[in-house]
Amino acid sequence: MTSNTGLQLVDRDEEGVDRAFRADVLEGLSEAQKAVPARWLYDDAGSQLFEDITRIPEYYPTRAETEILERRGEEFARLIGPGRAVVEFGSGSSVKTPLLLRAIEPAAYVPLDISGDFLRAAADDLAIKFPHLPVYPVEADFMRKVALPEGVADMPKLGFFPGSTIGNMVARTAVDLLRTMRETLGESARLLIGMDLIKDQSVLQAAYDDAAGVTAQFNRNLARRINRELGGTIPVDDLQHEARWNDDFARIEMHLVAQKDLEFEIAGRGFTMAKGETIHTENSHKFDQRSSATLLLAGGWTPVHRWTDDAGRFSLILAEASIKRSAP
Ligand code: AVI
Repeated sequence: MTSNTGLQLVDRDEEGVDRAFRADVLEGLSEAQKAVPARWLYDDAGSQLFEDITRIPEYYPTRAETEILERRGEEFARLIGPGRAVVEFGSGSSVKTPLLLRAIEPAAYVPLDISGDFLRAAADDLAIKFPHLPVYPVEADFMRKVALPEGVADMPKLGFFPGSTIGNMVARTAVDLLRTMRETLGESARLLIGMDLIKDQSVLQAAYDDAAGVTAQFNRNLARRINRELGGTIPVDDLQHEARWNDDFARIEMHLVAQKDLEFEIAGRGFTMAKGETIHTENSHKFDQRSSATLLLAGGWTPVHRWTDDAGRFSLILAEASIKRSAP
């Protein structure tokens, strides 16, 4: 797969193994607190399981954010205005993206995604729903500055980053991404970003450990993926899904907990886990008004408006690239 800059997006060895995946797993499982970066949760099976998560009753973020997009269209139109190129970081949701596009009458739509297949499917879907809207899909890693298509060069941009995916990054990575988005979008850009809110722990716990066990499958799929792609022998059934609230960092953490002492191999290397030891697989940070503003400001964005759903569970924040200095 190649990016819009002609660079290889997935670097595979002679046997077709994704080198970055292998390096992250071998390194992460050698740490005192075993951990694997959350991006590896999303192979085809993981992406499908995440789609399933968005429909389970306990997982409120997707419904809460959709509610805001459905109800606040007139306000988006007034505050954002028509004629912008909407640049979506990720290939776009078949539900959320049309709600935004219908509300603000953009001049173009530019979905950015590292997965060409998702990107093309989303772009085709959009082209049917909005036959007069120019759509420019760009296959790219949006964690780095992306060269946008010529066709949108002179248009003011609106970045769209829904879903609270920013919450899956630690603060340093989130700030790097926000700054990179600013470089990609240019000086007069605006950003509409979803950020999930801190709330009652029991609600959070249930959202990340649902009764039907879909999130547990999503989490365990990472171990299955390691076995499949890296020649691993992890006894997946001996790892239990756990969602824990970390109050110091205001985040839900997903872990895989060893149910007994374990020994296994990955890519020819031996690993052990003592009973109760965990592999940390994901962070999902939650925000309040101040912490979300601080993160955005650190990333070069000034919040100008925020919306929440009626139950106050989720926020959608409009920010602008210009920094307003309150002191010289
Ligand atoms: C993609 N991301 C915003 C989801 C979240 O809520 O942090 C991923 C997820 N992990 C478990 N459930 C959902």
